[in-house]
Amino acid sequence: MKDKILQIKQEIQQALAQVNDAKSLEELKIKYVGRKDGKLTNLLKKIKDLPVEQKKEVGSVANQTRAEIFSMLEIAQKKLGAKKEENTFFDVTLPGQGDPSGHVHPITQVRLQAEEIFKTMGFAIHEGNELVSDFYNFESLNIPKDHPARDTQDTFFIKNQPNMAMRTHTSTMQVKIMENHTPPLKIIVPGRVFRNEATDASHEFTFHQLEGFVVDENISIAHLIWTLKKLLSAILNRDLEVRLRPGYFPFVEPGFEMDCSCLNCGGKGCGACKQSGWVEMIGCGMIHPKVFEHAGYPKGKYTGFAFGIGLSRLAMMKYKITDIRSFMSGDLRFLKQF
Ligand code: FA5
Repeated sequence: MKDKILQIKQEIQQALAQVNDAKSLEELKIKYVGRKDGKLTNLLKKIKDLPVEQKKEVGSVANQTRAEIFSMLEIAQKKLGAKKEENTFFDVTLPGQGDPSGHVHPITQVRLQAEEIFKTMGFAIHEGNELVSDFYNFESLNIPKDHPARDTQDTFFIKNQPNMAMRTHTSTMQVKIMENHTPPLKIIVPGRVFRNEATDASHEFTFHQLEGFVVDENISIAHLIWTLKKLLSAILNRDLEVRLRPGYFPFVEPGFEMDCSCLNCGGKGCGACKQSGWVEMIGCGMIHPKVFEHAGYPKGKYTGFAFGIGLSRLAMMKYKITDIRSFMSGDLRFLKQF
C-alpha cells in the first residue's frame, strides 16, 4: 500500500511536467484526487480496512504524501495563473474610452452667445417665471380683458386659476422689472414661452424668446435699430440684410417687426421662410406711455425701446435648420450634431 501511494505521487509528478493549461490540470486533479473516483482518493479510503498494526504506519505515509501532492498541485495552479497574466497583453498607449458626456442644446448655445453680446453692451440679465398672472402677461402691457390683441397670442390657461397663464411672451417681465428699478435701464430676459397654436416648420407651441428693453431720457428708434443689427450680425457672423415693417403690439408705439433675409435659402424662398425669402425674427418698438404708467414712472420723463427676439428662429437661421420642431423633438440624432 505504501508503495502504491508513493507510485501515485511519482505518476502525478510526471504528469504535472506535461501540464501547461488549466484544463489539463483540472483533468489531472479529477483523475487522482477527485472526490468520487480519484486514484489517490480510492486508495486512501482502503486504509481503514488495514490491520491495526499496519494502519498507523501506512496512515502516516499517506498523510504526508497526500500533503505533498496537494502542495504540488497548488504550485502548478499558481504557475499557470502567473503564465496567464504574462500572456495578457495590455497596450498602455491606446487612447482611453472616456465617459459619454452631454452637451449644450443649440437653443441654449444661441442664448448664451446672445447674453455675452448684450453683456458687452452693458445689459443686465434677468429671468422670469413661466407661470404668470394675467396682469403681467396682458394688462400691464396695455392689453385689457376684451382687447382683440389677446387673440394673436393663443394662451394656455391654468385649470381653476382664471388669473394665471403660461406666459405667451417674455414681455411679461417689462413692468415687473420696471416696478422695482429706476432708469436708466438696460435689461434682457431670455426664456421659454408657450402658445396654444398649430405648429409648422417655423411655429412651435413652445419656443424661446429673448426680451430686451432700454429706458432712459432721450432713447430713440436709431438706438433700437443699431442694437438689433449689432446682435444679429454678431450671432449670425455676417453683415445681415434686415428690414423693418410696421407691426402692431399694444405695448409699443410705434411698433415694428424686424425680418432678416433667410440664410437657409439665401433669400430665394424655402420651407423655413414660407417661400418669402424673409424670416420674421423680432417684434420691437418704442415703449408705450401706458406701460410706463403701469410701472409707476413719472409721466413724460422717460423714453425707451423694447424688443422680443425669437431665439428659436435665430437658432434656425444660425444652424440652417429647416424645421423648428426639431429643437424640442428630443431626437438625439438631431441634437448630437451641435
Ligand atoms: C411678441 O411676442 C412680443 N412680445 C415681441 C415684442 C417685445 C414686441 C417687445 C414689442 C416689444 P411676436 O408674437 O411677434 O411678439 O413674437 C416675437 C418673435 O417670436 C417673432 O418675431 C418670432 O421670431 C418668434 N415667434 C413668434 N411666434 C412663434 C412660434 N409660434 N414659434 C416660434 N417662434 C415664434
